[in-house]
Amino acid sequence: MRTTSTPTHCPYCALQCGMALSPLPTGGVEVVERPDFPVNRGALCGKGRTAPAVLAPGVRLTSPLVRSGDALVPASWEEALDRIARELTRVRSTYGADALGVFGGGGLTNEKAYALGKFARVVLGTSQIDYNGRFCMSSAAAGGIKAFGLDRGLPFPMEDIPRTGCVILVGSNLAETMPPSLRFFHELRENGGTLIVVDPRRTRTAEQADLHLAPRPGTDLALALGLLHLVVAEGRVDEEYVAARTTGWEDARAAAMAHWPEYVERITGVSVPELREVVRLFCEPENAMVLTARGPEQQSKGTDTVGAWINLCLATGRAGRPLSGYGCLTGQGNGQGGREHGQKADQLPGYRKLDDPAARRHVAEVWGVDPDTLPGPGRSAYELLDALGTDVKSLLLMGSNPIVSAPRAAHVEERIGSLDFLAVCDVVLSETAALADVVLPVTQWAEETGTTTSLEGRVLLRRQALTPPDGVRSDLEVLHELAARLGVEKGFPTDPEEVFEELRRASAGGIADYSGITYRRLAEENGVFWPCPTPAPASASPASASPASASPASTSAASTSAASTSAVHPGTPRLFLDRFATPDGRARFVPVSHRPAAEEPDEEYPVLLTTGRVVSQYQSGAQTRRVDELNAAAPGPFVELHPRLAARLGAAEGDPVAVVSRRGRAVAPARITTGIRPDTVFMPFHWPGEGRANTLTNPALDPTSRMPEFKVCAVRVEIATP
Ligand SMILES: Nc1nc2c(c(=O)[nH]1)N[C@H]1C(S)=C(S)[C@@H](COP(=O)(O)OP(=O)(O)OC[C@H]3O[C@@H](n4cnc5c(=O)[nH]c(N)nc54)[C@H](O)[C@@H]3O)O[C@H]1N2
Ligand SMILES: Nc1nc2c(c(=O)[nH]1)N[C@H]1C(S)=C(S)[C@@H](COP(=O)(O)OP(=O)(O)OC[C@H]3O[C@@H](n4cnc5c(=O)[nH]c(N)nc54)[C@H](O)[C@@H]3O)O[C@H]1N2
Ligand code: SF4
Ligand SMILES: [Mo]
Repeated sequence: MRTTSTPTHCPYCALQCGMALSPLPTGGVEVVERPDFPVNRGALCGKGRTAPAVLAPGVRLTSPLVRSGDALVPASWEEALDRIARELTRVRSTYGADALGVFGGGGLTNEKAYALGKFARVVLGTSQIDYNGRFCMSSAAAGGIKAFGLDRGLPFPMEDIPRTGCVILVGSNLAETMPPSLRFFHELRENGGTLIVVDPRRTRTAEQADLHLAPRPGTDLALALGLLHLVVAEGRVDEEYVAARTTGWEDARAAAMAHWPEYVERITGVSVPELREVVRLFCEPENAMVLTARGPEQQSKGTDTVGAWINLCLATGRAGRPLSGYGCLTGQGNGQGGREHGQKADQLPGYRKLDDPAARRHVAEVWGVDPDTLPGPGRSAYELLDALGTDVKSLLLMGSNPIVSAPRAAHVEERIGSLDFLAVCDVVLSETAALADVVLPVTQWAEETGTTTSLEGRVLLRRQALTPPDGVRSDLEVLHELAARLGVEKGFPTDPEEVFEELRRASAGGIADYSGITYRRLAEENGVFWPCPTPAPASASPASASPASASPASTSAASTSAASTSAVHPGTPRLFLDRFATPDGRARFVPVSHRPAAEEPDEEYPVLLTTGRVVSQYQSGAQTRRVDELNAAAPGPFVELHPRLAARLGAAEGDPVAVVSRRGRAVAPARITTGIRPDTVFMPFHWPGEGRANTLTNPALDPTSRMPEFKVCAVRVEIATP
């Protein structure tokens, strides 16, 4: 057993706080501060601090389970793996390869996400793979790619935030979702900068702001257009920048000019003087930033909404310049890397496109297969879940709990129930795992090594600090074993570094190029920002391998020719300073116009529901609902509503209220606060059962990103009668 502490990163959100794990005499580990990691400098939220609780036997799974009638019973690994291989083979031979579904997660390490995408395409031969990141950052990704030609959540490190002049934070409650990051915004204000928060609720984050705008949910697109209108009307366009660094301004300008401030006030509920004040605060300083999170993105127009905020940045010359820019606060632990290496329906590693012949050739060569055997793009996450039991007969699920987290969850639950076969790899018996035919218990963050890519685009090394308990295996071992049983003996190594070495080659030359990154560099440099290509090996030869080149353990040919110390690419903390990643190097304005939410209130459903998070629970709660301290802080669901709405219903604090949408009914205690708009109620989505917020949500999809509209639907609110 190790006696010294191991530096690593938190298993939860995309901030990927640095922490160290120190061995306990009892055999477990405790979290200790790790001040050397620059993002959190030792600070952690309660989730990170208590993460080792989920490592305990009794909390987590330690034996495979197989279904026997209504029950899941312990089984050997051989039996469980054989059963999965047998069922997948049967489904494939009966219905064809596209009847095999695969669903991944943005919490999986880069190595796992890469291996899962490869497994689907090479071993199963299915196009039907997607992942929960579709529910998370896909609109921001689509907006970023349209405008900049590249999607990396933040194009700059977080340390730039305190040095800009103004930040507009749109639909992010980072005081609860990334608490240690609040420091950057406090420093911004101490330095004289302004913080503007756009959120229908006066959140803990909004309370820190100089200005809080509380628009009606689902109207951020109109809001951004109104601001751009004023920028033009007040002569604040940076004409020189627009001419030198962008294309498409005239169309975007024309679209914005149709959005008069008074019209925008009517749509959003944000007054014209407030709009003018935002424009002043945003335009007066030399630099400014817009950061979006799930509020504006999880809408059926999320991509256009992100586009509108980017247009505002471009018109005012606030992108691709130091201390200025648009960024998205990515959410899951590997939300960034998880969207780059091929678990997405339309994607190959290195952020390559599955329908690009050159990309197929490159990756097929790395994989040692004929490019023509690679399937084409598949369905997006919700569409895949919706097709379960009809077109898609079996599902292999790794790293998500859709019974709680998918929109229109009762329907998704019914679809999952109609599958011929469900296999789930998880660390705990999640609500979805409980429905499986086979459950495989896998190792967790502290028990395995792997890389993640934080919201800054910084690739990080998580290190093994503990020996896993008997009975669990890693996700990589699972894929290796299943591949072998399905006739693919090679190409699925179980050593994460070996997988990473292959990922480097597969990503080389792609948008998210990791080829210049090695485990050794990650350990020495506290992370490396992509793109990090391998420099042309001018002075480097395989014989001159230096400490900065690939580790000796690596097996890949490309890695031995990796750069010598002198030729190492430093990584790219700041993007777009010289050019954007478009063919002509210019950013593209996208002309967008306001449109309503897919479901607007009416007589029958007169109130808006929006959903989100609380600080002490994580996502579907599969992990954090098993931690006593977190449950004590956030024991269950609630419905946040304004006193006026509560009075109309006759509801007092704590009374059970029913929220009813066209999809179903959820019941939870009332939490009455003046911090929410009277026309809106809010529910966190961390719980299953009666208070499940996703029973209500609308799966209307954004046409580009295929993101469901988690943040807006129409509901009726009533006193719950038993
Ligand atoms: N404690 C905790 N932290 C987490 C997570 C967690 O589950 N729990 N999950 C992680 C993940 S995966 C993610 S994606 C991030 C998410 O991080 P955030 O985006 O900060 O989280 P949310 O609570 O989903 O949404 C943010 C805010 O959007 C507001 N909002 C709702 N509707 C609208 C709207 O129409 N417009 C605007 N402008 N705002 C609106 C909500 O009131 C909410 O305060 O958090 C990460 N961190
Ligand atoms: N109403 C509403 N719904 C939402 C949202 C919202 O704002 N409102 N937000 C959406 C967003 S942004 C997201 S990201 C999704 C997230 O929702 P989910 O996709 O359900 O995410 P998690 O709850 O993190 O589920 C991860 C599962 O994988 C397991 N796990 C953790 N690590 C590993 C691992 O290394 N390997 C394997 N095999 N399993 C592992 C965990 O125990 C857990 O069961 O929810 C979405 N749903
Ligand atoms: S903010 Fe995110 S990364 Fe940091 S400790 Fe909390 S959950 Fe972990
Ligand atoms: Mo997310």
